[in-house]
This record gives sequence, C-alpha cells and structure tokens, in this order.
Amino acid sequence: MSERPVLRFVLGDQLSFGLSSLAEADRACDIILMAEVMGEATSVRHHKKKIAFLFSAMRHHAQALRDDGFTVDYLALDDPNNPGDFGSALAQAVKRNDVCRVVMTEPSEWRVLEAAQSWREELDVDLEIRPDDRFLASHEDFVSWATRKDGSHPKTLRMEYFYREMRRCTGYLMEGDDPAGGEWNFDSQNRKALPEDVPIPKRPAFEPDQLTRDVIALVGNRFSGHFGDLEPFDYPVTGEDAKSYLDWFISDALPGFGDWQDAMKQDEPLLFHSHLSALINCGLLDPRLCCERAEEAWQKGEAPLNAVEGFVRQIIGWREFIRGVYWLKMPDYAKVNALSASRPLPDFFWTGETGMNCLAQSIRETRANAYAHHIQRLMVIGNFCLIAGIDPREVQEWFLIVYFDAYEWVEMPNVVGMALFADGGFLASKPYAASGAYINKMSDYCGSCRYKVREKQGENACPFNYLYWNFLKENQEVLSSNHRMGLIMGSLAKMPHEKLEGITEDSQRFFGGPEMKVA
Ligand code: FAD
Ligand code: DLZ
Ligand code: SF4
Repeated sequence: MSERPVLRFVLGDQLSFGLSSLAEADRACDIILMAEVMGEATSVRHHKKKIAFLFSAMRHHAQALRDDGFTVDYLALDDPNNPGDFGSALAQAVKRNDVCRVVMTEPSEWRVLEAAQSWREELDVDLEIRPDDRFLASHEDFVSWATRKDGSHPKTLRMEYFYREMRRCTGYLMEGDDPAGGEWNFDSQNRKALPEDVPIPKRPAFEPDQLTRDVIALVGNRFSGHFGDLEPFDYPVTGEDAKSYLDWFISDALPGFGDWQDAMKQDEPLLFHSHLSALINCGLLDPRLCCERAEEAWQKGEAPLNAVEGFVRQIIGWREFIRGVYWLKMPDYAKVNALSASRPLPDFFWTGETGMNCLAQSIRETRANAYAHHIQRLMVIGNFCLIAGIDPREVQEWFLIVYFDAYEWVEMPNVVGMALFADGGFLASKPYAASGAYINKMSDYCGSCRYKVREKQGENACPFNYLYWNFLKENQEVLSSNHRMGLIMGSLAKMPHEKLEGITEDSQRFFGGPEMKVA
C-alpha cells in the first residue's frame, strides 16, 4: 500500500527553502500547496506592482522547489477551479491529493493565523502550525524580554535595549562581550544631509522573463482599478536574483548607507537604502545572510562601521522589535488611537496632486515603484498624517496597500506606533513630529515647492510649519506629560496668544481647503 502524502501549505510570504513547514519533507511523497487567491489580493486593494511582484516570486519559487525535487500543487489565480480563498483552496487540495495531514509555518499576520485556526476545525485531517524560525527572536524570546518579573508589561518598550540583547545573542558586531568599536549605536553619525556632488549608486534592473510577463498581463487584466503603476517592472523575483541584488547593495550602496540614511533628494527614490525589505519579507532573502554579508564587508574594510552597524540594527533590531510588538499587542493594536485623530485621508494620497513638493515626490515615487524609503515614510508622509490628525485606520490601510514590502505585522506597528504615536508611546518615546525646517535640512525638496519653507504664517507658508504647532496645541494635554517633549511644550506654553491664533487660523484654512479635499 502506498503512503499518503503530507500536504505542506506555503504562503506567499514564505518563499524560503529553509521554511519550518518543509523540514523533514519527503520529496518522493509529500506535496507542497501554493495558492494565488483573490481573497488575499483584494483583502485590501494592493498596489498592482506589489501583486505582480508577489505572484511572480511565488511562481518562480514553485519552479525552484520543483527543480529541487518537490511536487508542487500550484493554484494560479486564473485557474477556473480557484475558489478564491485560502481555506477553500486548502480543503480542495486536501481532497484532491488524498493527504494524511497538513503542515504549515505560522502565518505572519494575525488575520491569517486566526483563519488557519478555523481551518483546523473544518478539515478532516490534522493541521500542524509550526513557528516561523526565519525570525531571529521567537515569540517566547520577545515576550520574556518584554515582561517584568511580576508578569506585567511595562508601559513602554525601547528598541535599543532589545537590540543590544539581539547583538549579544547573535554575536553580530561583537568583540567578546563588547560591541565592535566600543559603541552599540552609531546613529549620531548617520544624520548627514547629502552634498550635491555625491554620486548615487544605480540600482540594478532585472529584465522580466516570460513567467513575470505572464503575471504582469494577469495583474493588468484583473487588478486594473488598483493603485499604482504596474510597469516598468524590473525587480528581482527569484532567490538567485535576490542574492545577486544583495551583492550589489553590499558593494555599492552599503558604504554610504550610514552617512546618508536620513537624507532625501528630488527624483532619487533609493539613495543608499537597500531596497531589500520586500525580498526579506517574502522569504527570498534570509535576514541573517544580509547581516552576515554586511559584517563581512566591514571586516574586509569595504564598508565603515557606522553603515554596517546601522544596517544590522535595522534588521536584528527594528525589524524583530516591530514584529515582537505586533504579536504582543494584537488584536487590540489595530484599533489604538491615543491622540483621537479622525480626519479622513485626503485624495492626494492617491493622486500625488498636492502643492507640497515633499509629499508629491514621496507619493508619486510610491505610485511608480511601490516603494519609498524610510525617511519619506516616516518624516514626510507619516509626519504629515500625524500633524494633520489623520485617522490611524485610514493611514494604516494606505500603507498596507501601497508598499510592496507591506504585511500587516510590519506595517501596523510602524504606522500606529512609530509614525502616528497612536499607541500613546508604547513603541516610540516621543512623536516623530517635525516642521518644514527638518525636511528642508534633510532634502532639496523645498527649493522647488510652491510653499515657502521659511514662512511660518499665511497662505504661502509651508503647511508643515503651522500644522506642527497646531498638532502640539491640539494634543497639549497628552503630550505635556511626555518628558522628552518638555522643552517644546514649554515653548508652546510661552507662545504669544496672537501667534497661536494665527496658527489655528492657518490650520483651519488648510483643513478646509483644496489640499485636504476628499472625494
Ligand atoms: P533600508 O533602509 O535599506 O533598511 C534595511 C532593512 O532594515 C530593510 O530592508 C528592513 O528589512 C529593515 N528595516 C528598517 N527599518 C525597519 C522598520 N522600521 N521596521 C521593520 N524593518 C525595518 N517596512 C516593511 O518592511 N514593511 C512595511 O510595510 C513598512 N511600513 C512602514 C510604514 C511606516 C510609516 C514607516 C515609518 C516604516 C515602515 N517600514 C516598513 C519600515 C521601513 O521604512 C522599511 O522597511 C524600509 O523603508 C524598506 O526599505 P529598504 O529595504 O530600502 O530599507
Ligand atoms: C499579499 C498577498 C497577496 C496579494 N496575495 C497572496 C496570494 O494570492 N497568496 C498567498 O499565499 N499570499 C498572498 N499574499 C500574502 C498574504 O496576504 C499574507 O500576507 C500572508 O499569507 C501572511 O499572513
Ligand atoms: Fe514640504 Fe514645506 Fe518643503 Fe514644501 S516647503 S517641500 S511642503 S517641507
């Protein structure tokens, strides 16, 4: 009698050979299920380039698994028998392949994990859900770090202390028990404005093959109403191309990553950022490999320590910390709104049509590339949403739709915790609120803006200038108790009444004006 196969269900962001659900898989017998489903592609109306990237990466990964000897049951979106959701696709595959049980790696998102738990009850075979050990810290590791001896959680968590633990555990950039170079964090060296004459490395383009072209045609047909440009499409979509892209980053961009990490430049969407997040998040690249390659570059003298430490911190610090906070705080985290922000998201988030050049640039680049770098996300788009008091749920949905690295586990804490302070400071010690002066210092956007960054009041003044003070005023009660805001809240308290009135007037005019139009 032949053995019944085990069905190994691999989700779209689990495109890794070392996946826990594939451990001990029997290539001769077991079956891997992968499914493109309408329910996921429309759970929010994802950017066209994001869907194309993920479907192409999924199809290439299925092929790579087959080349490695696995049998893959791949359900394409346009398969006439595609039921359109994960649960039904799984139930059909269990029957079709007469499997004895199902194994999967834990979904990265709460919504999908909840659904998976319900599939257990509906299937007539066992469903085993295994931890996702592609992350360096397990849920238990994070909870134990974030919990006090008496079992309670502190009111705030700080990434820096978690990061030091991660450095100790991984041994990355350690010299015995001490951090390499004598400091844990070289961020103070990483805030330089970008001089005009610094050449920007050119990101390599990957020509779409037939498989990617098929996906582009499919997405063009089925998702034409979704946000964003589908073409040109030149992203890496295979594990091999992802590694060669990492090689490029390590040699060409990493050396400048630290110095100009906070800089922004007109028509330069990438600068020295890695563009690796989508590749890491969908599983094509291992985060450990990225850190090891960066450390090796430092050891060989090919990249300075401030750059390498900054990059490693983003991956073993921020990325892991963000994921820990998501699982610690869900499901309530989705609803937090500590500052009671309630304004609707203005239309220009979808059109890019605004006189505010910093926002127009960042949103148009997002529309073209399904990517914006961290400082555009945090200090331009996020900052605007914070100081204009946009409803966190609307902001969250926008961020989940538009970026090709966006999955709820990473998008949500970054939006509600880091950018909007909507969790009341659990994740960030103070709001990342800034006036136009910050954007002007870190970019060349203001030079070609219709607004005047040095003007504080009136129709031509940079809106970030008066919205910043208006935000502090509107949230005076909550923010006055934050000790890191002491100095600025003191200045607000001392501000002459007429000046404050002018700020309120400008802000009201702006909120009621064309920039904030909602269809
Ligand atoms: P780099 O600047 O080159 O950084 C290197 C790597 O570090 C990234 O590839 C990423 O894996 C990791 N990293 C850096 N910062 C963070 C962070 N704050 N959280 C998690 N990982 C980090 N990142 C996502 O992956 N998906 C999202 O949906 C997402 N949404 C965000 C929303 C907002 C409002 C903000 C402020 C940040 C968001 N980030 C998100 C974090 C960060 O902006 C992106 O990871 C980064 O811009 C991706 O570009 P990169 O690969 O060029 O990053
Ligand atoms: C984001 C996304 C999209 C657009 N489509 C699919 C899909 O068709 N099939 C799939 O397996 N995953 C997709 N994903 C990712 C999921 O929405 C979700 O983020 C992951 O399953 C993690 O929970
Ligand atoms: Fe942005 Fe203000 Fe500068 Fe215009 S002037 S680019 S709105 S910061």
